[in-house]
Amino acid sequence: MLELQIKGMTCGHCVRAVTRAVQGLDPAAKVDIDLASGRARIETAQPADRVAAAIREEGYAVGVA
Ligand SMILES: [Cu+2]
Repeated sequence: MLELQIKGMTCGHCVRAVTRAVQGLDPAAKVDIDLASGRARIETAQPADRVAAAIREEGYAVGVA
């Protein structure tokens, strides 16, 4: 389970874009994002740095929550 802090999400479209980016890396990933706080809980076997990189490629800033 990864917990990431994502900055720059403003709407449901952003949530879907982040979810797709993570699932592009790991189709089996479970992604739970709270838009208001920017907190993402992600169940995946992928390392945090790869997941963060995929999200950054979508244009969002990522930190470890
Ligand atoms: Cu949006």
